[in-house]
Amino acid sequence: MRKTLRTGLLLASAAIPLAGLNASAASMIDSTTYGGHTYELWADTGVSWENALSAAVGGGGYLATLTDPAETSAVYGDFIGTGFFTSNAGQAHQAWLGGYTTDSGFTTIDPNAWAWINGDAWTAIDAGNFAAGEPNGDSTGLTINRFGTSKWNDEGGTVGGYIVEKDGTRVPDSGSTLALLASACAAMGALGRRILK
Ligand SMILES: [Ca+2]
Ligand SMILES: [Ca+2]
Repeated sequence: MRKTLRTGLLLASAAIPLAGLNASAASMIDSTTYGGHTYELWADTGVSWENALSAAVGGGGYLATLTDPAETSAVYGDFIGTGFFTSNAGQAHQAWLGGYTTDSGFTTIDPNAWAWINGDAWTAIDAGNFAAGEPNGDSTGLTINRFGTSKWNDEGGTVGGYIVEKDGTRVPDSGSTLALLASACAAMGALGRRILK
């Protein structure tokens, strides 16, 4: 575990400044609020899950954790008017969320072998929101808008954007920020091991 975190920290320390430098490639399409949180839809052609995570954390948020149906429908419903979420099933119209597979082989078709980046529980409701035929084992991270709906897809390549969630307007205390960074780094460490395989 210590090695995983250290690998992740090295990756994160390199990736976050790079995400800042590459910020011009991404553009915010829209933002909305729900339950005191702010959500931003970013377009970024051909973005990987790990680069989207770096950009989200570097911008003071995290990849969105849509942990209940009301949150999912509110955020997706507000963003669908932007035209980003067309019924086209292609990856260009999907957005990364803060879910990642816990399968070390990154090939699982088990909808329960997933976790949220902020440590929120992955529930039966989350596992039940995959689109028909998903997850099909091509996983790195979780996307939304499979088949033009608010259903999940597991995706291992790149997609057209990502959703950032921010916890209200207060300045985050250092404890919660460090916990989130540790969680993000652990996930990135796992991805680093995949890349090195
Ligand atoms: Ca959330
Ligand atoms: Ca898939």
